[in-house]
Amino acid sequence: MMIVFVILIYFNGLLVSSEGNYLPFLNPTDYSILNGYDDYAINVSFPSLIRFGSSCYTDAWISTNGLISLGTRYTNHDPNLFPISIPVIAPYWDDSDLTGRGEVRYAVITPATNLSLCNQVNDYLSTSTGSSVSVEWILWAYWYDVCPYGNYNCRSIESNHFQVVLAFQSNATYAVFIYKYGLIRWTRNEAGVGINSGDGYYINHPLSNTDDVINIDCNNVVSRWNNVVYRLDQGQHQVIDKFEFLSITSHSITVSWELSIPAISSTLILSVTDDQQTVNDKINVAGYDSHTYSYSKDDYLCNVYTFKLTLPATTKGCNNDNKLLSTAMTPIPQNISALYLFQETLIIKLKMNWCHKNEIYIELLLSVNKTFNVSKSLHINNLHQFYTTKWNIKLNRHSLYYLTVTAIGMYKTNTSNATEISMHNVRDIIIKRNEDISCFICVTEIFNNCQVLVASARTTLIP
Ligand SMILES: *[C@@H]1O[C@H](CO)[C@@H](O)[C@H](O)[C@H]1NC(C)=O
Ligand SMILES: *[C@@H]1O[C@H](CO)[C@@H](O)[C@H](O)[C@H]1NC(C)=O
Ligand SMILES: *[C@@H]1O[C@H](CO)[C@@H](O)[C@H](O)[C@H]1NC(C)=O
Ligand SMILES: *[C@@H]1O[C@H](CO)[C@@H](O)[C@H](O)[C@H]1NC(C)=O
Ligand SMILES: *[C@@H]1O[C@H](CO)[C@@H](O)[C@H](O)[C@H]1NC(C)=O
Ligand SMILES: *[C@@H]1O[C@H](CO)[C@@H](O)[C@H](O)[C@H]1NC(C)=O
Ligand SMILES: *[C@@H]1O[C@H](CO)[C@@H](O)[C@H](O)[C@H]1NC(C)=O
Ligand SMILES: CC(=O)N[C@H]1CO[C@H](CO)[C@@H](O)[C@@H]1O
Repeated sequence: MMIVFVILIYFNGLLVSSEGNYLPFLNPTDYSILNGYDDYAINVSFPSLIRFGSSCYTDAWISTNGLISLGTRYTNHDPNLFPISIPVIAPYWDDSDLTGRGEVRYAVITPATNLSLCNQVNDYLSTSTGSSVSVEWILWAYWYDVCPYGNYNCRSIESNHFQVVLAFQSNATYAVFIYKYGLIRWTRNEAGVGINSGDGYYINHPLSNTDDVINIDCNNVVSRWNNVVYRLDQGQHQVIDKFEFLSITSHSITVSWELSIPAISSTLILSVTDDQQTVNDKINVAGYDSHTYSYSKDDYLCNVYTFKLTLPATTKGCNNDNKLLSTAMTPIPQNISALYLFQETLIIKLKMNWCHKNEIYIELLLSVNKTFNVSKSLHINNLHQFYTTKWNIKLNRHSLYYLTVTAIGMYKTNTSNATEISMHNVRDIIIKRNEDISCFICVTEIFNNCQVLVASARTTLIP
């Protein structure tokens, strides 16, 4: 009777498979070849995005030096202990040289192109991980007959052979390193073995960056195959948990944010967009310890701003993990003035904060038997900054209102014609700038304090 031991040793995302379950070299018939180069890498597009650490990638670069980098070409021949800033999957990162002999074979394989090969990977991974694996595609790479730099024909030594399989399924992605006993025979720079996401998730194999790394093919005395399996879509994912407005005043807007992993000093991009003119302030908020940012603009009152806080571009496309928070905002009319007739005349001075060279329309909202009507628009053109607009409303004995609008500015003064309003209650003043807006600061002689009005806000004229 044969006893098969299945022992899984988990440590920090690393799965070491047991004697009875192993993945030998895969030998698909269709593949591409990279040869004849030193310190070179060639790119391959993935059939779908894969997540590695907290970022997602669309492509890989297969290097002659025994590693695959994601998203970035990386041909370094000096294996560094992880972490490093480049996302790499390193079955045997060392200084190879393919100018004399040897090659890297690689292929993207799907169940449609080679079902039996995919099933072999599925069986191996399902047993190793203890949860059902059914790959959607794999990237296979085989460093075949590779020699070290400085001895590119392997004179007096023997060459190395090893493979890697990146196995993608939507809810889990694995890297499987495959070594055959006796086929790792040299290390030049103490090869690096492991994975490194470049954003905080990394595992150095215990033999990595030591002289003993040449024994990486010796772990399994029974099957004579050694596999090392890493799950790639692990590690902490930086997410923007919260993004909100702390305060909005007439001089500044303050926003604050919270990150899921505050300890990681992620670069975040805060962009502030003005819907009228596209002012796009991009700032790196990494240095903002208090996680708040105040945006100040003299003319902000007349604008609608959109604040967006985003994680760096590399996280884009990571399904739900790249949280893009966006809030559109209109300056809030915190104080809507209630204006009353003073005896028979009301004079309101409005200090226009003129931001855009658009026409200003002033209308009165009339209420007739609870039905609203809007008076004919009064146009005030050519207003410049800080106009004072004077409103004279006279009540005659027949309850008729006469309205004159006088705009007294630094450069020009203009007076609209009088509008007679009969049988209507004047309820509100509406200021329009083109179709949207508007905002201005008013100073009433009655209340003698400055108040903010916005187009959509309505000011009660008649109590
Ligand atoms: C699939 O892969 C196996 C090796 O695992 C190989 O023998 C077979 O020829 C391949 N089939 C195709 C259609 O490429
Ligand atoms: C490889 O990269 C080059 C330049 O970045 C790009 O034009 C090409 O489409 C890529 N090829 C693949 C297979 O992704
Ligand atoms: C992935 O999904 C499959 C099928 O739904 C499931 O059996 C398996 O346990 C999942 N794997 C992980 C790591 O969540
Ligand atoms: C308002 O309603 C009253 C009674 O319902 C009516 O007599 C009056 O004519 C109405 N006014 C207007 C302007 O429609
Ligand atoms: C609205 O006002 C206009 C004149 O400004 C008038 O012609 C119209 O009849 C009014 N409509 C209503 C419903 O009162
Ligand atoms: C004054 O306003 C009227 C419309 O109300 C406009 O036609 C005229 O051009 C304005 N004059 C100046 C000097 O802005
Ligand atoms: C307002 O217009 C009327 C005619 O519609 C005119 O008789 C009157 O003089 C004008 N008033 C002013 C102040 O321009
Ligand atoms: C509702 C509101 O925001 N009211 C504000 C009006 O202005 C005074 C003084 O400027 C503020 O204290 C109020 O909070």
